[in-house]
Amino acid sequence: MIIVAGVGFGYWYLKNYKIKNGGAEGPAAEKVANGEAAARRLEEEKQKCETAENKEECLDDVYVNEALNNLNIDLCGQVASEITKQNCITEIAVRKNDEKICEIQTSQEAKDFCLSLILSGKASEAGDIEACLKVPQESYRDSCFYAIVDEKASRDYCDGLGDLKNKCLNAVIADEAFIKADLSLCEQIPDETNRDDCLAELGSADSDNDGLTNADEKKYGTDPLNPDTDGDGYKDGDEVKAGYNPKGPGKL
Ligand SMILES: [Ca+2]
Ligand SMILES: [Ca+2]
Ligand SMILES: [Ca+2]
Repeated sequence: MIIVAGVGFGYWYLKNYKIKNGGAEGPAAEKVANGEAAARRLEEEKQKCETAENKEECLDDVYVNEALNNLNIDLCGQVASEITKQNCITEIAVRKNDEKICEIQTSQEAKDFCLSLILSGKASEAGDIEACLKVPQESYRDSCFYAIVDEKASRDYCDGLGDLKNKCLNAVIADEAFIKADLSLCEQIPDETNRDDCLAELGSADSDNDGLTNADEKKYGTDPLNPDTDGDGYKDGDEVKAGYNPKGPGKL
């Protein structure tokens, strides 16, 4: 009996010692202690809402704050307002950069938005254009795609993209055209709509701010990136308006 009791006591002592020791130093126990402090704080904050004008809103704020402070998704689940709850979940998913968290969204729209934020961020960071295409929402999918194309901007890069080659070229050639203020480059854009957009936007812009649009510079043969093509001190646009030749001496 005595021996058995001794063994029993030894086991009990060891177990409690370990727990106590862990409570003071171990990471798991530290988590428990933090959890207890968080739970206490949560109760205190909730108490304050008892006298609030809009108790439900006040409680929602408390849950969201605590959820974000502790990156605790369960607390988002306590939020009464559906929109606030969705935002709470998305915010935690983004902060943890974890698309799996988005799966708990109950509406498809909220889930897609959540996934779009995280997947587009990861894809752009990795420079992975195929991953961009898996982003559910179109605006995020496109900005992901174009961010990578912008960064890699070259026709050679587009050539290696298979089905995406033309989508890529549309953006890369338009960029080139705007940088050089060169309307003939717009003509090389594969997609007709993009081509027309480039011609219209670039044509009506005045890249060197000399009073002549790029389309007019093309017409007069002046330099669209030099405000004074013939270097006589008068701007291309001023010369044309006054009837002078912007490319040399004399009248037009
Ligand atoms: Ca101009
Ligand atoms: Ca000019
Ligand atoms: Ca001039």
